[in-house]
Amino acid sequence: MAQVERTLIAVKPDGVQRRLVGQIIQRFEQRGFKLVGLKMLQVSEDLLSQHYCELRKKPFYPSLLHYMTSGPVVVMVWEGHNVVQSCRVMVGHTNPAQAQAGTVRGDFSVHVSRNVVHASDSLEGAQREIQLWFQGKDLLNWDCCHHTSTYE
Ligand code: DAT
Ligand code: MG
Repeated sequence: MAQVERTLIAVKPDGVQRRLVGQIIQRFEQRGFKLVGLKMLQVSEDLLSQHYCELRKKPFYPSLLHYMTSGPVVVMVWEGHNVVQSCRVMVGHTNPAQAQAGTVRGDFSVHVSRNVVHASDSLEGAQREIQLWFQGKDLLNWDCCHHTSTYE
């Protein structure tokens, strides 16, 4: 049986500083996704450089690294049907100025350099990022008693 889809969501240092962690978690819970991993940590530059390896040549990369290591982040793995794409939609456009109201970035941020959350952008990206941030033993397989109210 194919494993249910999973994605990596992180509340970035600005989101933690602004005490938005609870509200952000609530959005994914109330949508119907299942939380299977959660931790708070101070990210190392080494982990960040692997996480953002595709952005290494971008002019904003040094300031991105500085911001992302400026304080703790809360990183999570969410599971469910079409969770990668659905969470991208819920998070909104990379640039908050273009993010729709109702999305996390559209409701809580104004500038691309402080856009509150990270969400994996593809199934392959999600698998790579989950392996980078979590050890397999720290992800829980648990049965949600509301399953049949969420899925056929
Ligand atoms: P996303 O986070 O929506 O997947 P991305 O992967 O292109 O976007 O970029 C990763 C992060 O880098 C993004 O959330 C914020 C930062 N970033 C992207 N473009 C930027 C820019 N033009 N100026 C400053 N920071 C930027
Ligand atoms: Mg990205």
